[in-house]
Amino acid sequence: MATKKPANPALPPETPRTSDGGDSVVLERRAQKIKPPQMYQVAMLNDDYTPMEFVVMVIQEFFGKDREAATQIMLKIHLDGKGVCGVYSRDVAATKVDQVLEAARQGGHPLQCVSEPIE
Ligand code: TYC
Repeated sequence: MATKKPANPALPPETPRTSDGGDSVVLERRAQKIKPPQMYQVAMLNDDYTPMEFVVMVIQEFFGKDREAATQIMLKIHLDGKGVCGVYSRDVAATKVDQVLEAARQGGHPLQCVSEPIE
């Protein structure tokens, strides 16, 4: 029985191929199409009521900063109106926002937190 060898069975049908005349196949170089994922900065906003100590505690707890770094970020927010606490993928950033807003709600503070795409 004559068996017909399938042409390049390991390659999906849409794979571009260029035969060089022999059995070998040369794959054409393609431009890289995948982009790195969009990243999001999680920023907190200043207000006149949330205690500084509470903001420092939240930044330490949810953004993994030590007390010194958390205090610097809190002071930046206090002075500039806004400050970045961390940069994450979309889902992680959304979770951080939820955690901060829930802690603020539980503490009875109006602290606001937002996630924003960067670059
Ligand atoms: N402005 C607040 C105060 O003086 C402190 C504060 C800092 C509040 C950062 C919110 O995101 C904030 N008590």
